[in-house]
Amino acid sequence: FSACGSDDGSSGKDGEIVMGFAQVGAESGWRTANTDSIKASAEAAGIELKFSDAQQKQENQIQAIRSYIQQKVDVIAFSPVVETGWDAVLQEAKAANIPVILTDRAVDSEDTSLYETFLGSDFVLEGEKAGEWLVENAADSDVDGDGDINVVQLEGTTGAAPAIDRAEGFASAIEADSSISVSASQTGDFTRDGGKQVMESFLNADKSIDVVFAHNDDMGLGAIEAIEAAGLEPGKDIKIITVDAVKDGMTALSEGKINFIVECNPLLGDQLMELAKKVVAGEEVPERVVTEETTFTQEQATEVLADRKY
Ligand code: GYE
Repeated sequence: FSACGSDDGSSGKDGEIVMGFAQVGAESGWRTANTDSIKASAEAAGIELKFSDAQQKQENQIQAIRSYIQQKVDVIAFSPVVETGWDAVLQEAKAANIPVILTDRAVDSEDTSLYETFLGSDFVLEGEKAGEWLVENAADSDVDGDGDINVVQLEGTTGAAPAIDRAEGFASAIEADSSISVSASQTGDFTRDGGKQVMESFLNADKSIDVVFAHNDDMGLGAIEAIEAAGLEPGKDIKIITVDAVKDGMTALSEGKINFIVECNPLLGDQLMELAKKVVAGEEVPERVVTEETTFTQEQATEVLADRKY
């Protein structure tokens, strides 16, 4: 279907495209960088941005999307806090002829006509990269030398695409080595505080933790605080693998407190604005746009840290 904002009087001043963006929240360094990128790119592209922060609550995001529909914006973009429960509000957008772009996170709707495209990372692949590093570095990661590599996992927000997919990718990669297993896994909601609290409880319950796999840098940084408070040395007594590669994470990696980071690129703004212009103009866009990402060891983090933008 096509939606043409300029016909129904909904366009911004000087005929600008109006985008309503419903952000997840401000839970992590990644999210802050993502928000900055979207705001800067909208400005550069001459797109008028209506922006809302859902504070990690789905009901707030749904409310924001409904208000964008009411305001007859030209295009709605959002990063769904969880995967499920979007069909009703997306039907409303479709009925109002307002195209929707998913950015960063996916929905699990079977009806793909409810959105134009999905721009974001391959989270399963990110989890696999984390697990593959551990398999390759298994000998070094058996810190207590008992022959078993005991991993604890700090999960992202329950029900969020990156939490589900990173756990899945990691689990499938570590199957390659039967000495590696995840003994405990709990959500830290992608926040530093959440990571710290969950890690404290893991450390109280189990003295033989070799490795932490945290679904983002912020939770890994929280885990570092908990590990240090327990009198242990992060990166040595307990190995840490995270995802994102934001500046604070990369700093900890280069200081030896984190062992490996899988990059997840938050700078989606330019690509999003480009897609929005095409969608509003009724042009074809690919249904999936995957961002390119790499991984970092401690040495690589030290090399690139000074130039890291976020
Ligand atoms: O990894 C995490 C953030 O959806 C990819 O959300 C994003 C994730 C990111 O809070 O730091």
